Amino acid sequence: MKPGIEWRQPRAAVENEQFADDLHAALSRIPKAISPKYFYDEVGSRLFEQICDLPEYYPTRTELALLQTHAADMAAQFGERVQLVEYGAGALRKVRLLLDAIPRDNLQFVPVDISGPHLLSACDGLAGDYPGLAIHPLVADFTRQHALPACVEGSRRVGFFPGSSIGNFTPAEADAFLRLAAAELAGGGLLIGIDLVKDEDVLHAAYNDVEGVTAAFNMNLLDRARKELGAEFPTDGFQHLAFYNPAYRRIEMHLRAIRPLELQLGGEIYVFNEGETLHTEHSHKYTVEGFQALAARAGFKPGKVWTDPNHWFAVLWLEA
Ligand code: AVJ
Repeated sequence: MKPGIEWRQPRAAVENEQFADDLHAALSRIPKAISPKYFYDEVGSRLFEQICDLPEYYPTRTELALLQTHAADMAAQFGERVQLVEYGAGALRKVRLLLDAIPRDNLQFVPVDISGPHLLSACDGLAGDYPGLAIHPLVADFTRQHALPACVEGSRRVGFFPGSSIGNFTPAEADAFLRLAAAELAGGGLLIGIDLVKDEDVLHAAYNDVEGVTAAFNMNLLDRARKELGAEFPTDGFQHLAFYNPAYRRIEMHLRAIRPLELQLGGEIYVFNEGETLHTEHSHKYTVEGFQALAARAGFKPGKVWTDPNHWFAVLWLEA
């Protein structure tokens, strides 16, 4: 595949229009709230990779250690021949540990991600390191209906959804995604990483790192609005806010107006009172049993579970 200007240009225009529409809707809502998917332009994707390496951000290294230790056991659940579909593929760092545990001839890899350029460059890197591996990248919003390539005869389709990305969804959205996944993975299964309920201080630190990388990641959403949509607002008017909301068992991230201010977007003026926020993300934390129950309602049969000694993170096998 040669991704040239033919598709990149019109795509960018369509994406901007979607971003503009969604941001207008987000700012009209009470309380103001937008989807975290808009964090992930090229700058945002890079900032997220930096977050993953922060000392306070335990999920990535904890999950990587689980994959490192148990990859063979995980792969043993998949079956002999696999089409491995990674939802929200990002940097393709974690999946390598699984790929290493599956004979390459029996494997087809389908990374799905919304950020086209980022996905394709990650695939280039992967192809270099895994010669002979069949890679079929799919640029798509995996929460919507998408067409996966056909499964090779006799192989099972297995989903991989690491990083506790499912935490971004409300329980209702998680249910909708799991139903969609259960349908397209029928006969196979899903290997999913979830962040577990834990001490609030550990959670708080993970989203309020001392270097301010998470703050920059959050603020990047406003930078995008300015650069891509011509939004106008005082640059020093917003600050990063992240806290644990125990009632919903989730970290909430917001962009908080530190004084009364106005944000102009495409001829509309949106008013922020002092302290008013644009809610940018939630990151739900689960118990293993709670998540298995959610998955079971969506049509999966819970299987093996791998967790770290602190019980901070878990990787679950779910039969579809
Ligand atoms: C990619 C959704 C798993 O919720 O921990 C990290 C995103 N936001 N720091 C998370 C995120 C702030 C991350 N997920």
